[in-house]
Amino acid sequence: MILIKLGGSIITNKEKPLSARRKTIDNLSKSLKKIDEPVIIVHGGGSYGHYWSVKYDMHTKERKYDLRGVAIVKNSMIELNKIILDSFLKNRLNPYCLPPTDFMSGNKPIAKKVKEIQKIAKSGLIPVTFGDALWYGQNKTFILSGDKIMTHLAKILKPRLCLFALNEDGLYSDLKSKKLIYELKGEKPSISKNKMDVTGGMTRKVDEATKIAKMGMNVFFVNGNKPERIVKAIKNKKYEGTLFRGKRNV
Ligand code: IP8
Repeated sequence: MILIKLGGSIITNKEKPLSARRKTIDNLSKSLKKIDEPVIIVHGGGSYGHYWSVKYDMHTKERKYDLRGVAIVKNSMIELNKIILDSFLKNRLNPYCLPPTDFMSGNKPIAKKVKEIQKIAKSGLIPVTFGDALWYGQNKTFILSGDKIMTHLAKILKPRLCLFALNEDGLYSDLKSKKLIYELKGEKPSISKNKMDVTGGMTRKVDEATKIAKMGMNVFFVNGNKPERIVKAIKNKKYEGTLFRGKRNV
């Protein structure tokens, strides 16, 4: 089984509020059609969820945020999710929409529910979940990042591979020359911070990828604008991107 995160910067135009990159999403759907292994999809918030989270000053910390913000962030994620689901359907995939409230209780995953997601994926349906604003308890809410969901799912389901589709070729050792890091064997690269992203952007991704690799699984960062790279990585052909080699494979 494969876990795939479609980053917010690949499925939306982060420069423009509430704009989905529909052509890119369609291309990603077409590539997913070529994968003959159970997959689970997680997607990010991009210029939908993050746009509103910034406006309402909402973060990953559990707090009493503006309720209007909670409602609007959730609504925007449903809107983006619907665009993804429609693209999957149009491209003859069978998505199964799973908001994170279906398998999260507060900030903890419900193991029994997560295991059910695997069964759904093995049936041929494609579970699709996403980062969201979530109820924590005691009138507090928080933003759950799709990257964090990847770690929760990986920990319980132990997929063969976790893949993050980005708007970049992978991680660069030098931002100016865009020199790609092909492989990391446990070491954690340093990343510059991005203020636009309430869940931590690339820093969060690297943190979660490192955690997943430490649990033993391989994690790939690939360019989602070149979806054939996703298919190649999954089919164990030549990979182009950054591989966080899982501890069990080092
Ligand atoms: O883009 C966060 O998900 P991410 C979603 O995966 C929201 O960090 C609601 C901002």
